Amino acid sequence: MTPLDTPAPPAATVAVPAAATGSTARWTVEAVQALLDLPLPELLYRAQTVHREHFDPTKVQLSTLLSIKTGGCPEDCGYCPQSARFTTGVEDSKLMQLADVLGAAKAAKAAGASRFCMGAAWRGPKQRDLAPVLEMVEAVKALGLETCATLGLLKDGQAEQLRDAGLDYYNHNLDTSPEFYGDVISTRDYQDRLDTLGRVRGAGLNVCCGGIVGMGETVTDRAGLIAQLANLDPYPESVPINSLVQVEGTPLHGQDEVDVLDFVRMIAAARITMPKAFVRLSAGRQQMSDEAQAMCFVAGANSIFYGEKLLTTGNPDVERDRSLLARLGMSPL
Ligand code: SAM
Ligand code: DTB
Ligand code: SF4
Repeated sequence: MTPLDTPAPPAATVAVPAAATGSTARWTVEAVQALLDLPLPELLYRAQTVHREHFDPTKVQLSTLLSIKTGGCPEDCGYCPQSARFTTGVEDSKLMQLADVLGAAKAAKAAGASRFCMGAAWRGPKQRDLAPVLEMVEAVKALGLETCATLGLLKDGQAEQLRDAGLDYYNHNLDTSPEFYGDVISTRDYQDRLDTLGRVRGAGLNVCCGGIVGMGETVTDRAGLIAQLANLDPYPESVPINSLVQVEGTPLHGQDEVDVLDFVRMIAAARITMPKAFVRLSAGRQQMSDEAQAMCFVAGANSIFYGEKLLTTGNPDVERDRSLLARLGMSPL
């Protein structure tokens, strides 16, 4: 038998739902899991094919994060160093001053970021908290940066206020599958998150929504997360795929490390199921080799967090990222 006669592997028959290009497309957990189970070359080929239909595969969008309110959070998300329930060494601090936020945003722009994302360790913003954040959004937007905020659960009307201040994206993650979620977080449920995402979408904001790999979830849970994201109607414009950053003192510290090739598979599955989304290779890059990150780009990632810090933990420094992109012949969007 010549190589050309070799039959395609059985998994190559995994079908894309017939309606995947329309708003009624639904991905079953089984169909996503079948993608995750594909031989890696097959999965990467499919992901690249989809990626090239919608994006220049040499371009990467750069978002810089800033924690505008750090620590002391009342929630119990098992991965998070900012929960007041865990002893992690993260100090509880007040909301930052506008001038300091603006200084960080200017530095991010000068370093080449196109989006600035402000994060707060809140269950959600109280109305008196939101007012100063609206000023920050307005000022950052005026610098010519895209704006993003991640402030927790939103109440009715808050997404509209953020939109009117000039917010472009709201980040709120589903984190994992509905089935595994309760093992990680008890203080808010999956539906609370979906409700906030509905408010964000209803206000006409772009949705940034993804999850975390490496919390002890099964492959079916990973498929469940991707199916949930892909079945949001419409699916998010931005999909951060985080690899758990293990922080001492959090309940999830000490988990088995994720096989980086399984992480690459998640990126590819996100790309295939959400073809037009920016898929962000998010937390966990500092622990990844250049080669692993390169595979994530080959699998369809086209966005990263850029700058020395995520919220409380480290991220590759700007020099390392510049040289990585140069080595790969890639460049910022
Ligand atoms: N407090 C707000 C909330 O939970 O919606 C906003 C900030 S919260 C830190 C944003 C997201 O960061 C979480 O939903 C989670 O997906 C991610 N995250 C937090 N800690 C992480 C960690 N140790 N490793 C990877 N991702 C993490
Ligand atoms: C997202 O999906 N990842 C970012 C952002 N959205 C807010 C946060 C990652 C946090 C990693 C742990 C930390 O630095 O505290
Ligand atoms: Fe609080 Fe957000 Fe951390 Fe959960 S992820 S503990 S809500 S800061």
